This record gives sequence, structure tokens and C-alpha cells, in this order.
Amino acid sequence: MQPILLATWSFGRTAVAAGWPHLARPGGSSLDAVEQAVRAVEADPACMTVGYGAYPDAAGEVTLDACVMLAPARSGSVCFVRRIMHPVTLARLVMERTPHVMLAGDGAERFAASQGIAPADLMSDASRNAYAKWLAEHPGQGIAPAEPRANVEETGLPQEDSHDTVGVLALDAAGVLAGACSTSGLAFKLPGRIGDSPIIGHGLYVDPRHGAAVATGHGELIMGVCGAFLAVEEMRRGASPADAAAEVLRRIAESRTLDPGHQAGIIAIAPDGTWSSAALRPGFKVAVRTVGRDDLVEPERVLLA
Ligand code: SD4
Repeated sequence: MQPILLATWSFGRTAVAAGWPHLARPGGSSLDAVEQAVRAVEADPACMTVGYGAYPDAAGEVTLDACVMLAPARSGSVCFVRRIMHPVTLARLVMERTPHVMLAGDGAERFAASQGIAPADLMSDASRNAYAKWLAEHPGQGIAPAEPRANVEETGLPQEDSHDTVGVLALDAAGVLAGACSTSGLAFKLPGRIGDSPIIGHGLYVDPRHGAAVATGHGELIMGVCGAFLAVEEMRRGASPADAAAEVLRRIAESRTLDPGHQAGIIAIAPDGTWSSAALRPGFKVAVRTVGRDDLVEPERVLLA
């Protein structure tokens, strides 16, 4: 089997560069690859919506969500963690060292401490400055933020109301599929808000028999249709990855009235390595790494012009 590594958005290139050596080496593991890929983006303060240096919530705290998945009975997730530099690694530890799937908030951080993970301050100078600016401009802070704008992941500029997730899928030479994602969710979000990313079946789903999918974009849209699960379920019913990803977006579009700022993207991969991606609107990108290929591509299907 030819190994393949796929990641959401342009910063996915950072992810696939970091994950590839763990996939391409002899005996390389898709789980190690997705974890290392996500860690690289979590540690990068230039990426202001994942991990360290992310935009905080409306109360001025960075709160992070992440998950990993290998199979319906093998997944781990953390949400609302506020002092963990690498939530994806904590999610992997939940999968590997607890009988549970998901830990939240203080409990997740207590578990991290029990595993020897030291707490970290997740606010960078840039995130502190962005919060001070937002606070000055939003006298009604603490209320639910406005709807996000589409494709803020690609602007690279400090923005309000933004959302980002690094979502990574990998297939290793042994044919094992794995997925991981990590996010700070929505910039200046209502404190306590959790999106699709850490919820198994919404932001990520992996079934070794039928395929894997990861979702990104406006979590509330994706959660309405169990986006990642739906993509894999479509593949289980015989759809190609392209048709499966497009179906998720079609279901989102038929489920509500969309705002111009609404965006969602899906990457789907079948167990044979066939993969595709789709987005609600133009602007979504996918980083691809295979033997002999290192690329950033547009999604194959875009639902709305
Ligand atoms: C969320 N889906 O928390 C995430 C954000 C995201 O690209 O994916 N942004 O809603």
C-alpha cells in the first residue's frame, strides 16, 4: 500500500511535512503520523486558531479541542482544555490509557497531569493583543459571537469570528487508516462552546472497513449532519470518496438557510487509498503528501459557486 497523508487548509502543509517522516519510514504508523502532523500546527504560534497562541474565547481564555481515531472502538478526545500545549497527544492518551473516549476541561487536565504533561500558558503576545483589540471593539463581550466568515483559515490575518481546524488523515503502508484533528474552535466564541472537531463522528470518523473522513469549517453546520460519520457511512453504502464528501455538504445545504460566511470542507479517504475532498464554497484547500507528491490542492467538488 502506498502511504498517503492529507491535511486541511494551507497550514496543512506544515502538518504533512511534520507527519510524513513518521509515515514514510519502514514500519511507519498512520497514528504516529497524524499525531505528529497535528502537533506541528499546535506548536506553531503563527497559526492563530490551533494550539498555542490561538485566539481566545470571549472571556480571554484559549480553550482547545482535539481527537484521534483508528476505528469505531478505538478513539480518544479532549475538549475545553485550557493549559495543554498538545491536546492531540492528550486525546491519544485518552484512547490508549483510559477506558473512555472523551474527557473535558479540568478533568482532562487532571488526567494530563497524571500522565506527566506539564501545564502551559496558551496565550501568546499576539493572542493577548488580539483579545485586547476585540474587547475594546466589542462592549457586549461575553455574548455569543457573530457567525464566522468563510475561509478565514486562508487569510493568515488576525480576524474576528474566525474558525480553524487542522484535520489530518493518513493511510500507512500496512493499510492502517488513522485520523486526528485539533482546533481552538471559533475565535472569541462564547465560553464553553464546543464545535464538531473533538466529537467522534462529527469532526472525524474512521472505520477501517469503509474509510475515514475529517471535517472543518463552521462546526455548528457539521454537527447538524454528523458530517464525518455521514461521509464514511456513504462510503459504506458504496459511494466514492468524492460523492461521499459532496453528500455531506449537500445535506448541510438542504438542512438550513446558509449565510454567505458559512463554510465547511470535508476530506474523505477509502481503505484502498482513493481520496477526495469537497467544500461548501471555494477557498478550502487540502495538503497532500504521498511518495513523489507534495502539494496543496483545491477540493474536487464545490457545492456553491
Ligand atoms: C469548530 N470546526 O470548532 C471547527 C472550526 C474549524 O476550520 O474547523 N475551522 O467549529
